[in-house]
Amino acid sequence: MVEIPETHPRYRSLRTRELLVEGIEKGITSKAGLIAHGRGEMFDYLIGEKTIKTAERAEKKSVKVLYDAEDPVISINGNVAALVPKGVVSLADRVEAKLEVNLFHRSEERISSIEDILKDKGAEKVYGREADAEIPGLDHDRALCAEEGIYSADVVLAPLEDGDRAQALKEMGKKVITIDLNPLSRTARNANITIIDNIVRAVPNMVEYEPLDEDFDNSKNLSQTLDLMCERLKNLSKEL
Ligand code: PTJ
Repeated sequence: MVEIPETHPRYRSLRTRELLVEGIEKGITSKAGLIAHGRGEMFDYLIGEKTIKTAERAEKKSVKVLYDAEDPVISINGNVAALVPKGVVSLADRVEAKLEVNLFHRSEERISSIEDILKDKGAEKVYGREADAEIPGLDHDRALCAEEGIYSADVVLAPLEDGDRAQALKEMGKKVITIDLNPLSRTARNANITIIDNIVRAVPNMVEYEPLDEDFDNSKNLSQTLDLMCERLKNLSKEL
């Protein structure tokens, strides 16, 4: 990994990129994961690269929903495993959730590498290697899942998704929580709770935050997020 000096003005962002490059070298992250991250970075600029209040609310509500769930599962892909492996293990411990590897670019080697890194960070059991069930209505590898994991979960935290799985999981009667910097993505619009925040901030927040015991309207929260992005752009434009 390239050493980034801590004094560099974009230290955090560049270090995050390096984690993904390292993820590719270790066989954890897919090459498409780099492109996905670039798209995320662009939206992160629009929120000022910090946790905005609508994200904080969604994170707190997600902690509550995960706590109250009977059988919650956190779905792990190659970007999540490279960026926050320790964080997702801590979150799973906190809310008593299962961890399941579920990949768009699925290969046995990548599943094993991700399972190893999660176990190295303290996970006892990781689902996903054995795909003995299928999410109905999906005709790509993300349909493959564990019967005792995502298939039978009541709440699924599925960060950095690629589109139609959130809808398919909802059609199975599950609550879906996502972390996605793009408020316009199909996943962001389909989830029950959408956290518009960088996963490198969102997951550590969720390990710490107290659960929010109030009503939560995801559409309203998303629309307020778009308003905050617009406001920020207008303010920046005035500064020029
Ligand atoms: O590891 P695999 O094979 O399962 O593949 C994972 C990726 C992420 C490559 C795959 O799911 C994919 O192609 O995803 P998309 O369609 O690019 O969607 C990913 C979403 O995550 C986009 O809306 C991005 O804006 C968002 N995103 C990217 N990086 C971050 C992020 N959201 C939060 N934090 C990030 N760091």
